[in-house]
Amino acid sequence: MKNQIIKEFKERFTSSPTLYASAGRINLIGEHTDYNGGFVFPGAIDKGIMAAVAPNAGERVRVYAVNLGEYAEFGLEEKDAPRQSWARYVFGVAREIIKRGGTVKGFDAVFAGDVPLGAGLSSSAALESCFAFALNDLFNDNRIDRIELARIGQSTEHNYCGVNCGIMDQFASVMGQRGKLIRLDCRSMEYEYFPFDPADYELVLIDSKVKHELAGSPYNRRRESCERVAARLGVETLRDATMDMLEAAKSDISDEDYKRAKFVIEEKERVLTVCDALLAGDYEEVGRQMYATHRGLSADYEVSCEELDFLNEVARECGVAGSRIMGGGFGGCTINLVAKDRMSHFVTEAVGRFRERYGHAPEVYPVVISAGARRLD
Ligand code: GAF
Repeated sequence: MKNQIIKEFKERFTSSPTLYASAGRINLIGEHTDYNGGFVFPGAIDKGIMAAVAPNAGERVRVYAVNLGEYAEFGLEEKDAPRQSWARYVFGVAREIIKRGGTVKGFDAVFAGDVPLGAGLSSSAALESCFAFALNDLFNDNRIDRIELARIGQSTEHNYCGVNCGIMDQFASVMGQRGKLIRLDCRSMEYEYFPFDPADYELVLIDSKVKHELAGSPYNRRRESCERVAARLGVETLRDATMDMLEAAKSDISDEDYKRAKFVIEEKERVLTVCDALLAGDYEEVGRQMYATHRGLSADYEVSCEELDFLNEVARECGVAGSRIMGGGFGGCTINLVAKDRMSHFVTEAVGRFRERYGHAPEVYPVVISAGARRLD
């Protein structure tokens, strides 16, 4: 990827660029808890975005997206927002830096990536954090700290891409470290790295290929449900709600909002249970919590689909320790915690049975927990 990006850059521009990289993410547990002030447990992965970037001494941005074969050119004022959705991520990051008092001048860039699109692995966060990191390095002497870089990516989603997401994806993409998952408290933004290298288990993703798309999706409506219930319970976010509080208010809440809030309240406890289980080396317990998350995401939060429920069932039948939908839902992958000696049987069964039922094979991605945003020297 590196050589191709440099070659494409040289064909289009005359300056010498600096190379930056960032990562997609997985999440072990803690789904839809981030925008509710709860806990999440993500890590960066070895699939990401790489970009060659150089200031061009002007006021315009010229970007080429290798995988799409598309070029975009735009200015840096609010009125200059480009049409292409991928270019809006780059524009949004630049605008959010400027809004915070930072500097961004014209630049040229070529980027490529290997995060599968629409698989729920946060290709958009990878793109945002790659450019946030690059523009901080090239124009701001790295004065913006990493957590603010994650917030810049999140605000880009809110203000330029129509997704009212939480902070998890951008945080993992910016803060990820090799071999470590991160437990993040999305209310206080306190975080802790957890080495993840179990001797007897591995994580694998099975991609249903059902395209997950959050922009304009019911994702924002899930968030609105949670905010309605929090307001009704008199708490800032559902992080401060309990099942007792929810039960007491049940008659004033729609059935749908009740189910959404119930999932979130239960999910925040599951993250803490998983942390204890990880510390005790109890991976079977980690796995049980993952299945419970899947049930909640499917029945109460209603962000699953038939294909993902099918993959979850195959995992259970194959004796996989834990399996669940990962990320925002509405398609994408399941994440599976599998005893090493069951891995090949599970993957063969999942691929074969899925193909038989849906007429195409799912993709299989082993998970390698890797570094987040960085400059490549
Ligand atoms: C998407 C969002 F971008 C995250 O903020 C998070 O809410 C996730 O869905 C669900 O946990 O990836």
